[in-house]
Amino acid sequence: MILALAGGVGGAKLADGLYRSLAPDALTIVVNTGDDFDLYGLRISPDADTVLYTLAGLANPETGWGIAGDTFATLDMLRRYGEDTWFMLGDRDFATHIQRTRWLREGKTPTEIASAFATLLGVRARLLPMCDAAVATRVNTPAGELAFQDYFVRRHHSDEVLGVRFEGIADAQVTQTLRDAIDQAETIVFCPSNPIVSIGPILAVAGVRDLIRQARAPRVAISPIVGGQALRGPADRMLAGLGDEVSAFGVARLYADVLDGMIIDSADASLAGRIRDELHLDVHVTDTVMRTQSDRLRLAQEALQFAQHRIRAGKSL
Ligand code: FO1
Repeated sequence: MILALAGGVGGAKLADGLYRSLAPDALTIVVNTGDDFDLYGLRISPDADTVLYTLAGLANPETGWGIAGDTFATLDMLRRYGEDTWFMLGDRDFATHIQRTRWLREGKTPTEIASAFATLLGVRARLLPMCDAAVATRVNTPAGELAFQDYFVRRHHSDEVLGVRFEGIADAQVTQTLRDAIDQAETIVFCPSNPIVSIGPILAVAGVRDLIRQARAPRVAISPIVGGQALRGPADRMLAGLGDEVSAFGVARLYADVLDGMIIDSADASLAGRIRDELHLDVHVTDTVMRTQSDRLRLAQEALQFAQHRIRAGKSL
């Protein structure tokens, strides 16, 4: 079984490439839930839904999030009721949030709910939220501490980032399902997601970082920073704000204790030597920008081959 860690649109794209490269039930994806929040009385889980919709073939190809061809009549009506409608929830997307909220009220766990959604939408990969506790990413900015979606969507991630914390993380424990998935993984892939607010919360759940550090499986990551810039979103400015190097090297350093190999873009080939020498990681240099479906497939296959190479090079399962 291949285990992928993902959050955001870049993460979902690589997860999709892995899903289409493997037997359908050979993939487990651990998703960040630090972006989750409540809106209009409903529980929204953007990263889980982005992966779910992408693998189900439902995702909006222009945005990467939301559902293709969705309409916004519900949001229009909420606006007439005087609600602030800064978060673009489509009508069909609303159904997911209504169903999730109802299931949570009935006592289902986020792990059970993710599994139910996957089954109902015909997704045969296993989707696992990073934990069952509610964790909320908070971003410290010169304007004060902001809830994640306030920072990201409402304020267009334009504030300088002074710090990030994961509210509720102290009560979050690795689930038995995730523990087993890490234990049984043949390969662990860190998708090209934001290392601070997408992969960071997953690794911050008590137990997860240690389990991955001790995993027998080869572990590889793909840098979301190319040529010193994030392909999308604020990862570059976040790294800078937190004092990390804004480069594939900076990302590799954040993961160095839980990784065997790093995949970096051809534009960053000059960083390979430093990653090998200073962080003692294997490096694979390739084109990492996923514009098309075939880019996703090729990058996913290269990531798997790179990890296999680790096994042949001595890290045995
Ligand atoms: N991102 C935006 O930039 N603007 C939106 O209005 C927006 C709505 C939205 C609705 C449902 C959903 O599942 C995701 C949505 N996203 C939106 C994306 C999402 O909030 C962020 O990309 C992630 O949280 C960061 O990984």
